[in-house]
Amino acid sequence: MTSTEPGIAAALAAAEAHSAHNYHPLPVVVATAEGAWMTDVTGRRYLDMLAGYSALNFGHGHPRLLAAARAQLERVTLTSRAFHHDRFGDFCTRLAELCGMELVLPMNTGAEAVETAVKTARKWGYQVKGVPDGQAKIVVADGNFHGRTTTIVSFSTDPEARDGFGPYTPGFEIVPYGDLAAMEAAVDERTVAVLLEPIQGEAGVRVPPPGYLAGVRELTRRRNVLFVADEIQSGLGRTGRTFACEHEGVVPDVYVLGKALGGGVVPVSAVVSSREVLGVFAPGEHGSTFGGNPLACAVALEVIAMLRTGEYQERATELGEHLHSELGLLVGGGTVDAVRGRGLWAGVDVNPSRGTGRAVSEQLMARGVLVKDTHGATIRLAPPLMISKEDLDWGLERLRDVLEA
Ligand code: IF1
Repeated sequence: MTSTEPGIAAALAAAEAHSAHNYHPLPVVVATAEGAWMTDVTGRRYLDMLAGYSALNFGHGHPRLLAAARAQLERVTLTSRAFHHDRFGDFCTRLAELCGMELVLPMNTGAEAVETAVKTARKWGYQVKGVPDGQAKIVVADGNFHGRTTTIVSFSTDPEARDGFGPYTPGFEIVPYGDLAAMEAAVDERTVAVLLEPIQGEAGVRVPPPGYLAGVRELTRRRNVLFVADEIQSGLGRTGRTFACEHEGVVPDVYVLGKALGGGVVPVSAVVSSREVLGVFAPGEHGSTFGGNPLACAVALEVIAMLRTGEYQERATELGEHLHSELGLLVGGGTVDAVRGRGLWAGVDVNPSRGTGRAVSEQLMARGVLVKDTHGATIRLAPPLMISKEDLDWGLERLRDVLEA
């Protein structure tokens, strides 16, 4: 789909002229945004039902987050970890508290935090578990998405993400997601960790079978293996709980956090765990220029304070029930084949007769709703958790229009 409006055409051409084509964005050019709404360069408004893949859980330009950022901009933005700064201790303390853990290692992007978790697990394996040096194994699931680094794509099962980027990092074994017996069989003496998304995002908002996460918890505890939960997309309120693992009463050994931790304002990620696990690092063994910087800490502190009230988790639960009951009505009528998800998060498998996920996304865009397709036939819905019920219904109405057209 190409836009016919001259203002947009010029902006699109400018955006494409000198950028690598590693994305195929919808042909919308956003200029401003507030709450759940974005406005393009021509003044047209769109309901944001993707929310930066959950990085914008609190919506665009939340006043509390902007105020925290502005105040910090006036004070100090970067020190590097060569020096302490006065937001760092608070950030680590509050985040550890929110997670019920002891130590925090801040990074910037999700992929960096996953890399940090991989390094942590390996080091723990050698230092604490006693795995012979260089032999650590990490068990992961098929359909995973943990980021784009060379090591992370090494254990991706998605050809688009992986192919052409070898040689690949060894030390990972892939098992079917949701299959506890397969995981039991894969875990051996040199296994240091199991790395999982509690709900798989990129795979199409794949919720594991009931009991799976609890089973993984029991297995990893019994076999002295770390349970590393990548809650980068599922965490921080999206599913109706602070962490998606909570739905099964599970506390992993390691949380990997990102996206919403920076409130959609700055990139903030972190690995959060116990003293036994994150205590394996000594000075010089890991780090980042920007990780834990004052601006990041100030914004994340506000995010944590907002999560502590529980109001966003509650909204995600209530509006999520509404979202899923409305989407459920579409299933089986020949337009939608299946809906998965939890809280304000849904993967909608569009019946091929209605067109591809991309085609549906483009038609939704024409009606003022922005979503993202995945794997051909699926569209992903993840509106900001502050969305009003009226706006959510407005978006769902447009979705029905498109599917039933
Ligand atoms: C892209 C998907 C979402 C993630 C989990 C780590 C990361 C991600 C569970 C890495 C990132 C992204 C990145 C974005 C598309 C996107 C995505 F479609 F691929 F699956 F959100 F749905 N763990 N997810 O979901 O975090 O390094 O990007 O900060 O195009 O790569 P990052």
